[in-house]
Amino acid sequence: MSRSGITVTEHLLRQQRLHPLASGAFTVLLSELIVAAKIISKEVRKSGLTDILGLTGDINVQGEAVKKLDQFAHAVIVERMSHLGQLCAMVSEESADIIEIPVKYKRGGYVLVFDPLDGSSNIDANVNIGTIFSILKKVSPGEQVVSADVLQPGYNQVAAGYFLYGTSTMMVYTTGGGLNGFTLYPAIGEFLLSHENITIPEKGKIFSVNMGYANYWDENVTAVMDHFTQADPEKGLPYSLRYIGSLVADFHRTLLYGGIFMYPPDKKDPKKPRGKLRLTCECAPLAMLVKEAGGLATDGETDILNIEPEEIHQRVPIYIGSREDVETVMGILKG
Ligand code: P6P
Repeated sequence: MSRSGITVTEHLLRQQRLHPLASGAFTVLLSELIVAAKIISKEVRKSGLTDILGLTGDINVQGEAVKKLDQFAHAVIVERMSHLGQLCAMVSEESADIIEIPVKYKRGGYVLVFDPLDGSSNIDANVNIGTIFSILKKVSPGEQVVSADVLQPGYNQVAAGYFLYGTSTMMVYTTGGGLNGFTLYPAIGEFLLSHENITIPEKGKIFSVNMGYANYWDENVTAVMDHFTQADPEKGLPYSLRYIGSLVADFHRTLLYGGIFMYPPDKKDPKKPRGKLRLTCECAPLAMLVKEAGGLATDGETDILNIEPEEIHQRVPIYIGSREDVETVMGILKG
């Protein structure tokens, strides 16, 4: 099989062989997550054809109307990952509290943090949506799970990635040794290596933000948008604006084409002054990925990977993408 025919399972095993002390627990964990993603992908692909679309009437912890596919994706991951014997706890965007592994199952030394189906507001419009995951090692001694095990800074992540349910289903992940992308080949049900050693361009031509909130930003954030929209061809300005409103899709385009994705703080919702996106299950995993690709991620002051979470659903502003573009933004935000 040519190099491009490498399955993600073979790739995981190669990564494992690079770490002689690796127990294989990690490979088992990621392999099962891949099975969960294939099940979710199958459901997402047919979602336009069944009555699974539409609201369940439930509200998730974020106060957002939950669509059935959200709950389905959450349930598939929780059910499949609970009995593996590799996890001690899980954190899901769809669950208010830490999900402990039932005592009937053997517990392991890893913590899985995930957003089961991000971009769910786009489900009915058939727009790309995705699953984001982050894996941490348990840090406290003994079997008992404590908050310190899940409230770890992003630089402690041992792996991160996402599944993108778009024109094709893709998996992008890192265990710290580079960033690789795999495309699902439905005929054989395998993710095949399609994007080896992804690196993000040093500088892009696209900025991605919801300009509809312009009246809710402070003057420094406004100055950032003025920078990208000014007419100065010698500086390669203005940039193009692309915003899908589905984080995984906007991030994936930024990763491959370069540029910057931003969700700044805004005064639109007094309950969310620090922006909308969650630190542990969205921003920290994407920050690990972009760093592996040579990019940067910041909340405007601090590297996302250095932020110590205070609670599992903490929200942070995020500016993530090409190194030069993020550095330009940080300079403007400093005023
Ligand atoms: P807004 C989708 O609901 C989501 O959580 C992310 O996928 C996306 O980046 C963001 O919210 C869009 O938020 O406020 O621009 O609609």
